[in-house]
Amino acid sequence: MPEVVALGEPLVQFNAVTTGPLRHVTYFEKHATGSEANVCVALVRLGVSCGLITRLGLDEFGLFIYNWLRGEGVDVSRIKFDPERPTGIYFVQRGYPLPGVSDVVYYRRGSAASALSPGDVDAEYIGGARVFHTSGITLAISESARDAAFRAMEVARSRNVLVSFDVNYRRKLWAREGDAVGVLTKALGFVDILFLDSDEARLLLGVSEPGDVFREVSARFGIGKVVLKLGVKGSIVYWDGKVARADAFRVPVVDPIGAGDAYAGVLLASVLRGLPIEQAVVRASAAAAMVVMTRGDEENLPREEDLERFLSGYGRQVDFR
Ligand code: KDG
Repeated sequence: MPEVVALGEPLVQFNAVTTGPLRHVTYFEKHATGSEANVCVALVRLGVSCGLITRLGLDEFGLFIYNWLRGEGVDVSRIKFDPERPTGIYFVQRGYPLPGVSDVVYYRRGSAASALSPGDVDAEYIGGARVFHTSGITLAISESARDAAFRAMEVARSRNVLVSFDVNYRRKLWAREGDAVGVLTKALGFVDILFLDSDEARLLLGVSEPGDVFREVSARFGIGKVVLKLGVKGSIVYWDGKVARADAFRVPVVDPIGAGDAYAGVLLASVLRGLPIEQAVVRASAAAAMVVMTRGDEENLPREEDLERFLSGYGRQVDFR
């Protein structure tokens, strides 16, 4: 049984090879992505086993993702193929109008993963893990996927499996902001380890200062492990009464998509391996920086030796600070 089980939609990403508006882009590069799949790959690259519960279309893109995840060592035994529905895809516009910032265009409505339902939630499988991970994206893609995510969180809680949740608010996936606030707030009631950024904190809690965010989530939802991502200002983590911070590593940004998943996956891998939280946040921050240096969300996810080389060599030959 894997140490971590995740639930969510993998997607094929078509990333613009050149920057600028998509209407002028001719070449796209194909990548296996999707938030929870990214977290799984981040974990297995650091030696922590992870299984993904999902559905893929029985099509070329579904096979591509399946083979990629299997090749990376993710447990694919709970992935189902749907011959009726397609695998979700999306396009990435890079560096326009803002340098270093990307935009996404989704083609995922009615995808195979949007048909995820509570029937896909294998309680024994989740019950055998140490951590269950999902995100606000899974809560947004369809009602049945949302039900599956809530069911999986309930199962995890009832079996003493820690629930890790990344708010991952994606405005384009919700009809109304108010719907998102209602559903995401309900989810916080199931969470043990919470990842969110300042905008998401403002949206869900009405506060964004680190001390206020921690106070709110701990008083209202009893969450004791909170990771607040502050973009270029780094991150601050409240972990069972301890506070740890990490600066953001300054690197040339090719595409920032996937940074949050790299952070979450590497932080989880590090704490599951028994590293102190102060070390885990620095490693997570380094992994996020590594991922934004290239197109695609998973290619630059570090193995242990890559992480060590980054941390020991950062700023020595080229100073981006
Ligand atoms: O976190 C990165 C993901 O956002 C990206 O791979 C696409 O999963 C995705 C989504 O739903 O936005």
